[in-house]
Amino acid sequence: MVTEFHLPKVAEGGGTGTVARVLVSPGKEISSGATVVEVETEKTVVEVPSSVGGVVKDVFVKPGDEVSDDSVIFTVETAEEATGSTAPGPTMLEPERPETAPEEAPVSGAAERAPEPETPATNPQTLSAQTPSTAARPQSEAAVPAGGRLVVPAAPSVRRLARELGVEIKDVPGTGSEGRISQDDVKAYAKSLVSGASARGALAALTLPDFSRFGPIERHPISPVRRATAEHLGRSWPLVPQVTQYDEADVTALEAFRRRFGPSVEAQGGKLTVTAILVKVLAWALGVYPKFNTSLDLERGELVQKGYRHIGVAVDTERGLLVPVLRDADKKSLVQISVELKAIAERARAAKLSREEMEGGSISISNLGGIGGVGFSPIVNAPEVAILGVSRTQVRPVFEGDALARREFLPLALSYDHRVIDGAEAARFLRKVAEALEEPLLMSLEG
Ligand code: CAO
Repeated sequence: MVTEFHLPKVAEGGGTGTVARVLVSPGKEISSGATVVEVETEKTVVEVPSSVGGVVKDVFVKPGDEVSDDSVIFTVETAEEATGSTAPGPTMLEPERPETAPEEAPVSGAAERAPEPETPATNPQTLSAQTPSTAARPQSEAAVPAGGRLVVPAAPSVRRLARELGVEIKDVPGTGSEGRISQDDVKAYAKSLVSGASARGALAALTLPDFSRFGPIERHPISPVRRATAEHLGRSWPLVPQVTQYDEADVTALEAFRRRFGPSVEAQGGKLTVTAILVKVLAWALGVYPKFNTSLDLERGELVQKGYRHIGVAVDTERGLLVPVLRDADKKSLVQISVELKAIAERARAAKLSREEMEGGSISISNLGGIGGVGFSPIVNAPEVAILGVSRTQVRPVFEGDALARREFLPLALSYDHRVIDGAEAARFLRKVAEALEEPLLMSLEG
């Protein structure tokens, strides 16, 4: 015979709820006591067990539907006469599963979320709320669409953990079946936010106005390089408390040296530029102050000291900013560095760099001096702990005794991760760099 299954009271005093999940479908065989539907009330999510067994015939609800006590949920073809009422009527379920329910318990929860905009890969107009990649999107988003709303399956204990960790449950990618979110998922997501692995955390915070209200606008897709830069710097800026230390080096003698030996370096295939010299100087300074060649592993409570000295160099390309890495700069001659820097900058501009060539830097340099400017504060290229910004060399008159002399000064700006490096250390490091630029023999003297 065919019988109807009616929703029992899901909350004290009765009332309405929203269907979070439907666990039955036509043709499915169910037994009495099996959970058939989950209903979200104001307070919690209630798993509703069937009071009857048999083969499901028709299902009348879907996720997102409003239901109330006694709503018909589905009909079932029973093999024998049903032994009790299929409409529990006033029977009160045990709705309030304690939040301390064991993790293995098949409890499910639901929360509504606004529909996510498309990812920028398909719609670049949604920068304000993008997710890092389709693969990283919470599975729950796709799991249970409900009339414009989406429900997120997670047990109350999981939700509680998310609340304790300050994580939005709706943002957590669920790895269980149908996007169910586990405690491990919440922990992994919280960790990814802290370590900066989620661009969402950094980028989703920006809410853009409708710019067309202010005048005509156009929208253009951002390049993958721009996107990677936005995500990387968007994580680095809020996660790394950084300070910039300013200094300058008298590079009068160095400029004379460059003019003198530039042609010979050029004949060997390189370009003896300020940047090439800075690569050499920084590699040396890392040996004097090894702390600037570390990365902070907060999770393990350790400072990772690197035994290599690889220098990242910011290269301005048509596609955006790239930071290729010159490896083992301390072991290379200035000529080798000049040749390599020229080649790597060309490869960057020709979009021929591999991912490996942009990994593993100890510290980075950003030289904007070729363009101009008197100073700027570069952003630390995390997980490195410092970056040197260089602006345009300035020619100034300086008193030497009573006479004025023409001197050239290179403006330097060192941004550093203040969690690792103290201000005094940064000042000493930058002074050392300036001294090496002023007196290059110092590098040989101090080794
Ligand atoms: N002061 C004055 N002139 C400078 C200078 C400085 N600090 N640094 C470079 N120059 C000059 C060079 O001498 C060269 O002049 P000539 O053409 O007369 O020889 C010119 O500027 C261009 O230099 P370059 O690009 O050939 O060589 P470089 O090694 O100095 O720089 C590179 C290489 C890759 C760093 C540079 O091309 C570049 O891309 N800079 C931009 C980096 C950037 O975008 N940083 C921002 C990152 S954060 O947004």
